[in-house]
Amino acid sequence: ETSAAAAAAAAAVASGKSRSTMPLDYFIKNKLGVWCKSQNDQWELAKIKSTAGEEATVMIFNGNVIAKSTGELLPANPEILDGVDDLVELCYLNKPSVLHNLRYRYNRDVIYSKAGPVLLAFNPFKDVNIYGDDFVTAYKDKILDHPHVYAVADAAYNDMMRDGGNQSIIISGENGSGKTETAKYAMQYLASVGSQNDEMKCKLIKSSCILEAFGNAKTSRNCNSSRFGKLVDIHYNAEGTLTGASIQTYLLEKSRVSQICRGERSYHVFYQICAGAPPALKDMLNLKMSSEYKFLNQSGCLKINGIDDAQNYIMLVDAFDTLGISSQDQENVFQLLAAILWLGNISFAVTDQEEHVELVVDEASRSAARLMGCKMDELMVVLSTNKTHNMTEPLTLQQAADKRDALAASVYQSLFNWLVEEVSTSLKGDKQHTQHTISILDTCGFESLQKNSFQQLLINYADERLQQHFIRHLCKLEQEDYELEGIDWKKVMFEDNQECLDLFEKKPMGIISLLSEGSNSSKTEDDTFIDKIKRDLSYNTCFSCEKGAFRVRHYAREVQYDASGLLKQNRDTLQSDAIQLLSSCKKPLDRLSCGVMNQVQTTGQSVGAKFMDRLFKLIQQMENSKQHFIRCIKPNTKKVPGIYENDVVWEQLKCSQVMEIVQVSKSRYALCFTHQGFDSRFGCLLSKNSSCMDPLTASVAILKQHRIPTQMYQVGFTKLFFRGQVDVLENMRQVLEGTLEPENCSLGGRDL
Ligand code: AOV
Ligand code: MG
Repeated sequence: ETSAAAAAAAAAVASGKSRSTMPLDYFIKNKLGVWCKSQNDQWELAKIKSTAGEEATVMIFNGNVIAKSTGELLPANPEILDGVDDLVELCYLNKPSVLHNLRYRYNRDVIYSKAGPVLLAFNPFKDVNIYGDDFVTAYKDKILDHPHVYAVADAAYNDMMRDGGNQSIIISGENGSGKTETAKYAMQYLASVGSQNDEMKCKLIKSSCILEAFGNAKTSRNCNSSRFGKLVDIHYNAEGTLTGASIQTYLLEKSRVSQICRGERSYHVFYQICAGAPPALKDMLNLKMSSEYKFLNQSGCLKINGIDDAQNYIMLVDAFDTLGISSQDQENVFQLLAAILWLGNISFAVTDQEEHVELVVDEASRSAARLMGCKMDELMVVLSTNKTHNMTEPLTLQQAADKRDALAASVYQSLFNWLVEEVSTSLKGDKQHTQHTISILDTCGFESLQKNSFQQLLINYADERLQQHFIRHLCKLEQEDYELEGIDWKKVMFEDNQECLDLFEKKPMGIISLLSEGSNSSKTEDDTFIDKIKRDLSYNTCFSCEKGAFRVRHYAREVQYDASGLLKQNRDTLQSDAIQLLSSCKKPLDRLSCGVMNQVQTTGQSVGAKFMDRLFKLIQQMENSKQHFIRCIKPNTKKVPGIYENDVVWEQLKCSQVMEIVQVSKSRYALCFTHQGFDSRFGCLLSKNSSCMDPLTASVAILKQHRIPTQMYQVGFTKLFFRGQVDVLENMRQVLEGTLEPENCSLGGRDL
């Protein structure tokens, strides 16, 4: 009985109809399951015993019999559909059914599922044995074809080889949901599948280790949180062989160098060198334990459970070696890292009534100056005074500390940029023969912390932009096409986040523009800025103001941002005397100081405005490629395996509009031809000569002659949309072509 019902339901799906109302009699007669809400507000599986008017008597799974209003029941899918690969296969698409299906899989360690064209990737928070060379081969040879990040990468690779166009894999999801891990597995697949060149493959895979050491850190949400966004372009030649790669990074959180919240850490690399550098190097750098450095010990967290920093230092050096970064350069990098740590330990002594300070000459300041390769007195002057128009003013304690921190952050940022450049150069490979590219995008996830500032504002803005891109592709464009073509289509409604994007992007009345304007004028202070945005942005319903802060209603959640310090971080200028100091430094900085100069000199544009431009370019690049989407999902907020929290999962499915995407896919016309295209491909199947017909008439004539069922297609003004059955025509066409060539005539049993 159950499978008969499943078959009936599956037929309903195939014909594009999903039942909106539940036929209660049918459910009772066939003993089908329903979902009903229990007292603790969870959906439970039940069976209807009887109904009387609006009231139903249902038996819950545990045997209890309760009365429920029929309106509160939702149809459950037949058991045979438990744990289907693709949510599109469910007969009944409702919240409890979707949550049940994903939970069913998750409990069996099946972490990947499809929601139509999107791959859903659940974070297992443990090792699941589904990766590695054997699995790569199995997906490549199509021995396995269940949903998997390898299958997505494989589809991208095959599409590239077949259609010749560039591809992109766009990975999104909340903080700690598994984007970076997923990106690494995609990269591993793409490096293996087209590789005849083990050296390049190895370099590519080890490049992640370097980027993570310098760009990832422990936060309250994720022990290996990416504090920058990255786009990796993997290059192939015409034969599909890996030729090289390039890397672009976005928005490193440089404030983390000097400031970390309780329980968090700075960038991994600092702890790695403190724990793992060999004694000779430690001596040379006067390197102490991590607990000795203020930049590191301020948060009360130096270690991560299960992470061996010393071991990771060895891995880092190995990755440096593999990528061909010379030992001299490595030493310079470590020297700068030590310099940054010592800068953080520099202290100041108050010298007068007005709290003006002088730098204390001690181990910290001496080590910092030595490691940076500058003179001690120069460092003293720069950190305790400000030079403007040949006037030298002494600094207060706060000003001096800020300047010291800005200098340290700036050195780190240049070091990071330099490294990314080096890694990219090493991966450049055979650029000449590069024909196609597959790009993998891995960003910082949406963040809502207790205190949110500039970094969160930009991360969440980028996430909002990508969300629009995601929805536009999966819900909007396709439906617009159906509407334009005038075909019969029941529109799936979805949430649009344009209003929130306007809040950020509008010129001149958007957050990014107003921030730039404020940063350019030396008169604007934090409180005048908040007054201004309160006035200028109140038109937008996603915006509201608080004292010293403002709130933005993002697609994911409402976030409150602290207004203090926004302008300063958006300006991101290093004072000219500090720049001068860096450029006068001897060794290890000579190449890096150019980086600092560039970085500062090009800031005619503010950080926010520059970021928006780069984000637009990024989206453009995506638009010009075939896109593959992966949505990572966090099954619980505790970061532990085996726990699936309905509410946590549902929140994420809801924001990413997975139900809407599945609905569009359920009734999607998977194939589409223009009438011309269809006619020129299948015109040969017409018994009459089609050359005197217009393309639309010819299309319809072909379909009618071959009796393609009408529910399988729709005829639009200029295009023809198909659900399936094109393969029937395609086979006939190939057979027909075959008959023209005698040696291919062996195909029997055809019915033309
Ligand atoms: P994110 O990139 O989405 O966070 P990560 O990829 O860093 O998230 O994943 C967080 C942690 O979850 C990892 O360090 C692993 O411990 C675990 N994890 C994720 N995916 C897998 C997997 N497929 N198999 C095993 N463990 C996994 V952020 O960068 O914070 O937005 O900023
Ligand atoms: Mg990450």
